[in-house]
Parts: sequence; structure tokens; C-alpha cells
Amino acid sequence: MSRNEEVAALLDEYADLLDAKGVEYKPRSYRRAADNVREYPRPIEELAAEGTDAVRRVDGVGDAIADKIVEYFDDGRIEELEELREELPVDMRALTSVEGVGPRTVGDLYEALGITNLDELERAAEEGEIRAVEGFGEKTERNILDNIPFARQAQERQLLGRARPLADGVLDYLREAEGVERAEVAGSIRRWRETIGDVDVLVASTAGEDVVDAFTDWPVAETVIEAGPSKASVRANGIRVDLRVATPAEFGSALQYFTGSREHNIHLRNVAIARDLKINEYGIFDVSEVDDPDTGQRVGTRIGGETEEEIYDALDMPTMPPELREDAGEIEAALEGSLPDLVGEEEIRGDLHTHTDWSDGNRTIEEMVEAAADRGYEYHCVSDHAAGPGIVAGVGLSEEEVEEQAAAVAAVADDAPVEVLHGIETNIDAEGGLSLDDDVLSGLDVVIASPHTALDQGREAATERLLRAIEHPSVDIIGHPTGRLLNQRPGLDLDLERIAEAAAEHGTALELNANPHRLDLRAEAIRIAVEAGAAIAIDTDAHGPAELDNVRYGVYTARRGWAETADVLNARDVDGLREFLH
Ligand code: DGT
Ligand code: CA
Ligand code: CA
Ligand code: ZN
Repeated sequence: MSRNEEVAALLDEYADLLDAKGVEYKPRSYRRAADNVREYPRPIEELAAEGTDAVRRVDGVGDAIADKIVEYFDDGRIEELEELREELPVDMRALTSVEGVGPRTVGDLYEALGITNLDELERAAEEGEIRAVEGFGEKTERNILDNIPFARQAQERQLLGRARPLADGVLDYLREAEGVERAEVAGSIRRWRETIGDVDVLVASTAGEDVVDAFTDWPVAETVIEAGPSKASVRANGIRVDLRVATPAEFGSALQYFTGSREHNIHLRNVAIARDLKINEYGIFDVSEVDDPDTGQRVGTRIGGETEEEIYDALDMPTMPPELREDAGEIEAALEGSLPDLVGEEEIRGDLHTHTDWSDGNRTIEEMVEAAADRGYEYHCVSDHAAGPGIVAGVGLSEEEVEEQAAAVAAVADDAPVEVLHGIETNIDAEGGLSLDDDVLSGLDVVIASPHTALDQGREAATERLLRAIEHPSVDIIGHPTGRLLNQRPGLDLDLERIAEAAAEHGTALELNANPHRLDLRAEAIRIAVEAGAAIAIDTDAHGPAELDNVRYGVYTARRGWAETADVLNARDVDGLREFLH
């Protein structure tokens, strides 16, 4: 790992603080240097070890900046930056996330009112103190006040499950708009990250301004944040959406660039440099005849860029799915020809974890089974809550109710168009014990065991607890293994290697709960599970028919975890599934 990003962040911070103090010009050169350090293909610490002259080889880095970088690696700090931090002890990141508040405003407000954070900013605005500061007026104050709630929210990343439908909507809209040849999402949303900073949209068109006009007229857009000839940003449903327009000839390279991740792109660019190629958002260029490829964006002989395939192809790689582009070994695998053959959405044959109105679901067994059939599934498992720790009294099923439900499920199964399985979601208590007796559990088709309480216990206890459930002969699936809720609680801290190995050994599947608030196990854990040979069950935990659609978030998260079709329990046909369950 190189430390370029770390140094770039310090230079950016330095620039912000200079800005806040009203210094002219200098901030710009620090930001430029930060960008170039960030993108520099070699580790900056190697240059720093060679001395100031070596560091100056980075574009835009002069003596003053090079000295600071060397100082940072020598002393672990930059004296002048420390001084500025002391002079201006502000939460720059939070304050500048308020629309209309830049570093300069932060400096002025600190000087005049001593404001250092969002709470203080809000209080000053509410009390009318800001309008009294020179250069500020009532309107600015009002704007600041209006924008603070959004700034607070923006500090939290949006759930994929909220951002993705918005992204689908803007694509549908843009694809109908005048002058749009292609429209795709890019960025983290195209990589299906579990949370999203903003939604990036890329359009191929020769009529940039028309596309920008259509975009800013999108009925869902609440506010236009900025609009230029070939890019614009709006806020919609509280989420920032960035549009960029590329020419059709450069669309592929722009899509590749803006899909990221940044780490993937940096690694890819280094592969290119080693072959005398240059890639950027404008294309892929042969620069073997060029003395200094950094002199411009479109230097050398252009060899592709209309499609993403042309870029990867020129580097002797298959075009890898966006979900893999995290620089987590995918480039090495692509060069070796060993990329995984990822599970696909259409390969899921049924949902193994769903609820009905027998517990806290909102539909009958018949309605849920019908919804599964409508989706084209081959099987469907009814798995209501068992009464027990963490389940509201009266909601979970008692042993008698499980027996009664078995008869009800059998009645529906008789003439259902899909195979109907009767399961239960039992609770794993803090010590690993299960709700319901063994003889009840062993009579069911599917037993899901989930942790619902004591989600803050330590790693050792949490791991032991789950291991006990994994080893239980009746348990088929561990439901939402960590119990995390995105942006709300971290869930159990598990020794995943041990969990995954035990799951593989005992033939217990680990769930990838596709509910967008959960996505549990997360992608990185799925990868560990798959490597250990554990089966993955991609379940929605649906409490109504519409939630069955959440399966796509599970599938794409599984893909981010390098899961192949054979790794996924509910990609098996009924016979294969039954074999696993027995
Ligand atoms: P997010 O929005 O925080 O969830 O994450 P991303 O990955 O969507 O990041 P974003 O929106 O800042 O930028 C979109 C993509 O554009 C990013 O994944 C890679 C590319 N990109 C943006 N800035 C840079 C950069 O400075 N260098 C490189 N190599 N790529 C960049
Ligand atoms: Ca983004
Ligand atoms: Ca963006
Ligand atoms: Zn459930």
C-alpha cells in the first residue's frame, strides 16, 4: 500500500486552512499538488526517502511542498500544518459539507464568532448572529440554516437500497431524453457498494447542453446544485446525483474511469504504463513514441475508448464486472485468466428465508407462495419467527403453532405451482442455544438460526455462540450472521475464518441477508466464506411480496464477494437443495 492518498489528504487540508485564512493563489497550487501526488504511479514514500529533489519529480510539486512531504516522512508531522490547525481548530469537513459554505466562509465565521462545528453553526444561524458578520446577510444565513440538515445526513452514506431505485429512475428518464445515445450509472452504485456517497450517471451524447437541460428538468430533482456545459449535479430524494456527458467515441473510457474504484483505476493505470500505454477518461493511448506522456490528456496514438472492452482488451484482460473493481486481486486474476464466474440474478431459484402473517410478515402463506411463483421461482420456504429471545411476545411461533403451521403449509403446497418448504427462523441465544426443542426442529424442512439479541458481545463469545449453532445437526442456515444494521449498529464481531471453516465442515449454509439495511454477511465476509467452501444462502427475509425483489442486492453483494453459482445454495435445483438439507 502506498501512502500517496494520505499525503494528498494532508496537502488538501493545508490548502483548505490557507483558504480559510484568506491566503490567495497558494491554496490552488497545494490542491493541484495533492491531485498529482494522489495519482502518482509510484509510492510517494519511496521518493521522499530519496530526498526533496526526487519528490519534485511529481508534477506541480515545488521546493516548498517537497520539503513538507519529506518533513512528514522524517518527523511524522508537518510543522506549518500543525500551526494552522492550532490557529483554526475547526471541523472543516463537516462545515464545508453545508452547501454554500467553503473554507473561506469557515475562516470568516471562526474569526467573527468562533464557530468550529455544525452545532455551533446552526445555533449562530438560529440566533441571527451570522447576518451581523461583515459580508454575510440574512439570505446567506437562511441558506445555511436550510442546508444544515442535509449536511448532517450527507455525513452518513446512503443505503444502496435507497440510492439504486433512484439511479434506475434517472436512467429511465435520461434514456428517453433528446440527444442521449447511452446512459449508464458509474461510481459506487455501478459497483453495487452497500452504501453510496453520491450517484454518478454518465451519458453518451454530442449535445451536452441539451442533456444537462433535460437532467436539471428531471421531475425528481429538488435542487440544482450546479450545471455546466457537459456536467451537472442535482439533489433528488436527498441524494446527490452527478451527471457527466461524454462524446460517444469517449464514452467507454469515461465509463471505465468514473466507475472506479479509484484504487482499481490506479492499479490499472500502472499496468498500462508498464506497457507504454496511457489510460484516462478520454481513451487509451499508445505513448511509446511520446517523450513525456504527462504533457496532455490526449497524447500519443489513440487505440480505443468507445467501449470499456477496448480498454481492458488492450491490457489483455477480460472486461471484469464492476462489482469486482476494488483492487482486491481482480487485476491479477484477470491477467492470469482466473476471474471467478460470478453468480447471476437469474440463477436464483427460490427464497429460503421469508415471513408470513403467522409471525410478523404482512401477507398470508398463499400470497407469499403466489408471489414466489410470479417471480418464476422453483421453490419457496416459509420461515416465520420462533418465539424466543429478541422476538416480541406473541409474534414468534410456539411449538404447537409450528405444528399447526405445518398443516397450513402442506395445504397450500398441495396445489402450488412451486415447491413449498416449511421452515422456521429460530433464535440463537447468547450462549448458542436455540429456541424450540430438537424434535420440533428436526421435523422441519429448513431451520434458519439467527442471532437477535446480545449483539454487542465480544469476539470470542460471539464466535463460540455461532459455532454452536453451526454444529447443531438440525440447523441448515445461519441467518444474518452478525446482526448488523447499516448506519445503525455494527453487529457481532466474528472470527470469520473459523465460522466459515465450521460451516463448510458441518454443511451449514451462511446467509447473505439481502435486506438493504442488513446485507449480512457483507461482501468481504462472503469472500472468506466462499474460499473456505461454505455454502451461501442469498435470502431476502421478506415480510411481504415486494421485499422478494431485494434479492438483487443480495446477488450483487455476493458477486462483490466473488461468489460463483456453485457457492450459492439457492441457485441449486430442488433436488440439489434437498440433498444439502438432509
Ligand atoms: P462514493 O460516491 O463515495 O460512494 O464512491 P465513488 O466510487 O462513486 O466515488 P466518486 O463519486 O467520488 O467518484 C466516482 C468515480 O470516479 C470513482 O469511483 C473513480 C473515479 N474518480 C473520481 N475521482 C478520481 C480521482 O481523483 N482519481 C481516480 N483515479 N479516479 C477518480
Ligand atoms: Ca459516487
Ligand atoms: Ca460523484
Ligand atoms: Zn427473518
